[in-house]
Parts: sequence; C-alpha cells; structure tokens
Amino acid sequence: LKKIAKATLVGAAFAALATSANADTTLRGASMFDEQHAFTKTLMKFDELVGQYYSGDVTFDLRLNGELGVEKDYVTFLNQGVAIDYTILAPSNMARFAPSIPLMDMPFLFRDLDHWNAVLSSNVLAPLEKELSEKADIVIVGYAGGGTRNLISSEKISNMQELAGHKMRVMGAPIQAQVFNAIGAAPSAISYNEVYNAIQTGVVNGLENEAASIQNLKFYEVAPYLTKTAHSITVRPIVFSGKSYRKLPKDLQAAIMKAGKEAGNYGRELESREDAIKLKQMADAGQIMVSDFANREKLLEMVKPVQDNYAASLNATDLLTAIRNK
Ligand code: MAV
Repeated sequence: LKKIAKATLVGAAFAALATSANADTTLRGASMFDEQHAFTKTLMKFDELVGQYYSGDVTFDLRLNGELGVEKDYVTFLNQGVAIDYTILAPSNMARFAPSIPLMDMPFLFRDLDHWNAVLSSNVLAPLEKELSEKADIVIVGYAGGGTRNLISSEKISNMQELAGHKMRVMGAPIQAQVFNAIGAAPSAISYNEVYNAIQTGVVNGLENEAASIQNLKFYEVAPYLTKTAHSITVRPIVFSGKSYRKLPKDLQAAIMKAGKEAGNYGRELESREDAIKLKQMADAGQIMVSDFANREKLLEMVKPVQDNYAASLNATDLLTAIRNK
C-alpha cells in the first residue's frame, strides 16, 4: 500500500465542511506482479507523477501480486467501475468489451522497436481508444509495454514441423487464436492464472509471453524452452475506469492524463531496455534454453492474410494500413 501526496494536513472541522472535490481521494490500482516487474514500476511511477501534478490530496492503494485477480478480471472491474480504478491491460484481454482493440497488440503487427515506437508516439491508434471508451467505458491514459513475446514450452520447438499441432495457451481475443492457428499451432484461450497449472498437468505444452513476465511468474519452471519467434512487441495501455474518472475533479483528471503519458514513456523505455537483459539472466541461470525459429519470415507470410481479414471484418483496413505504414 502506497500513500503519497499528502501535502497538507486538513483539520477535522475543515474536512467535515469540504466538498467532495476537496476531500481526499483514494485511487486503487492493481498489478499481477511484484515490485520487480516493469508494470508495477510503471504504475508506481504513475502514482508518483499524479501526486506531483495534482495540488489536492490523493492517496494510492496499489495492490500487487494478483491480489485482485488477473487482467481478465480487471477489465470487468474497470468497465463496471468497481474494485479498481486503474491498471495496465493487454488489449487482447479487453476484446469482450471492444472487439477492435486487440488490433493494437495482434502478433506480427510491428516490424521492430522503431516501428513500434513510431506508432506509439503518433496518434494513429486514436480510433481504437475512442471505441474502447465508448464500448467499454475504459480510458487509455498512456502506453506502457515494450517486451518482445516469444514461445515458451515444455518441449523444444524450433521449426514448422515442431510447431505443428503444438498445444499452447493464448490470450482471450479471437484474433490471437486465429494467428496461432494459421501458423499451425493448436491454441486455446486459458486464463493467465491457470496457465502454469495447465502446463504442469499437460493440458497445454506452453504459452507465448515476454521476458519480464516469464521471469516474474517463473513460467520457465514448467516451460524451459524459449523459441525466439519475436512475434509481438507489447502494447500495454495504462487504463482508467471511465466511471471512476468522471467523478474526479477536473484538475485531477488533467494530472492523470499527463502522468499517464509520462509513466507510459517511462515504462516503455524500462521494459524494452530490460527485455534482453532478463532473457540473458534466465539463460545464464539455466532457467531457459533459448533457440531460434528456423522460418520466422514464413510465419509472417502465413499471418498477414489473417490480420487483413480481421481488420476488414472491423472496417479497419485503413487503420491497419496506417499502422503498417508508420
Ligand atoms: C503478460 O504477463 C503481460 O503481457 C500481460 O499484459 C498479459 O495479460 C499476459 O502476459 C497474458 O499473456 O495474458
């Protein structure tokens, strides 16, 4: 529990008279990870910056280690305006509420970090933000992420043959399953907090994830083979519940927007920089065995029509082209 920005001591008598806009506001956040993970550090930076930019009193209650569940739960909470006010979410975990939002984190969307950076520092994703706000009542206040997702499995996978029929967990958005189907794997959507067990019991033989989370949640214990498919560079919005946001004083809303953008930049720099370091730490510790994938270019080719169809089904072909052309 983190308390900051208690700048002034408000006397009891005054406090009783204070309007709700002046009264202390507590904002609750959630992270699936401990203090070491880039998402937690980003949310803590967000708290700190809001405290700095807002002249009133605001208290942050950031719950870690999945105490309040996983992203699939958080998205429901934010939509309903209960339990939490803010967090970081994978767009593919918001598909139920806004079907086009996973377009921003579908596999093989970004060529490299430069492309990813160019997209995130432009406003090309604005139409998706609008849809999320209208359909899910969730406000994007910044963009974190920057991890590169690879396959991680209990058996070695280094070519198309070994990938064929590979039972793997994917995030809940249909486009995720479609992409991994298209490259020959056998994906199933499983809740993130059940994945470790599902691998241990052989329900699936692996997942796809980025270094920070593989390390934090120790997925390597059950899936020590990491295959460098580098199929996604993560886009992870810092999100606020619209229902909570609208209740806040205008100057606190402004502080949140400013802090969100800056905390996002901080998080992206941090996670993208640490990605290779974390892979190396796990490899050096003998926790993962890293191999390249023989035909990465081929995967890209197989996936492109799936991306095109998905965008077309959302009337978002122009948007996809704009992202690709950044
Ligand atoms: C990683 O922990 C993060 O990218 C997180 O945002 C995702 O929800 C999670 O993977 C996942 O695969 O569900």
